[in-house]
Amino acid sequence: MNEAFKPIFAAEMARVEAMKDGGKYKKMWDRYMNNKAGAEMFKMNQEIFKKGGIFDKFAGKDGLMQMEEAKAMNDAIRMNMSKMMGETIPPYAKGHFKKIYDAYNGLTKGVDGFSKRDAMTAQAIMNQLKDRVIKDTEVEKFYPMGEWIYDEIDDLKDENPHKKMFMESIHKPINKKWMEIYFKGFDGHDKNHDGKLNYHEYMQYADDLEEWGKKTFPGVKTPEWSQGEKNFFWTMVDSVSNGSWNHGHRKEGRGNVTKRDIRRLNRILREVYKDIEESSDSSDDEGDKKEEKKEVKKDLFDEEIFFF
Ligand SMILES: [Ca+2]
Ligand SMILES: [Ca+2]
Ligand SMILES: [Ca+2]
Repeated sequence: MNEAFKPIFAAEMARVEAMKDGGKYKKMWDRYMNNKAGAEMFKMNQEIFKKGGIFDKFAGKDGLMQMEEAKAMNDAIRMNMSKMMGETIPPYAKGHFKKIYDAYNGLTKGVDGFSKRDAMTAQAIMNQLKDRVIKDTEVEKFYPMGEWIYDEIDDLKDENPHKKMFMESIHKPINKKWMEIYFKGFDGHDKNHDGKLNYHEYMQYADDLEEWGKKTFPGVKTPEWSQGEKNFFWTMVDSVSNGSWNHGHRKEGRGNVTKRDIRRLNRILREVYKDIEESSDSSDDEGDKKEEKKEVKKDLFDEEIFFF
């Protein structure tokens, strides 16, 4: 993943979020974010990238887009869309366009300007980032589960090593070594080697992890989940793949869990846990709770954590 694009994507999201609700551009962005704009994006890209299309016109003879050309193209597209949508699409904040240009231009080193291929690569990176962003609906959906787990662990004594590890993992970047070990166990339980855990594979892994924990840390109290609760967790983990980020692959995602799903769930729960801590710090008033949930402040490209 090209790091230079993360702040650009985040700024783009903020730019659109600041626009008026109900506007056409904002609605289009929502469709894009929820993977429902495939056809219109395809059409727009055709206009831009076809031979003799918008890109070629603005890039000039060298086929490369320099800063001034890129700015002219962006202005033209924005004017055109404003006219089509009947609303003013605001320009980028001062200095921001240069940042976008630099990221595009940096894709092929040592060349002044970006090519059509660079522009398509940039778009692919932005699409990846779009799918990586945790949606508000996901945070809301997994909030009760996160609260449940958090409370169980919070009830343990402060010096309990399991609790310590859990709490630490919320505030620190993911421990890559633990993640590796976890995914090694994942592979070991993927008995039919399809890269996913089905119900039986997943449940076996959950049981084995529990056993391993008891053996490795004898006498340490950990939350004990009943069979029904474990089934509930499975249902939730399995459903991560139903998110709109996975639109078009939903059927393949049913009845199994991939490493990508696990990473995503970890990132969702990290946002939930952080919000639980922040709301308990700021207010004890139960009446405010519902209100606060809606305003979970997400860290767009946050790291994973352990959720169990
Ligand atoms: Ca040029
Ligand atoms: Ca499997
Ligand atoms: Ca699934």
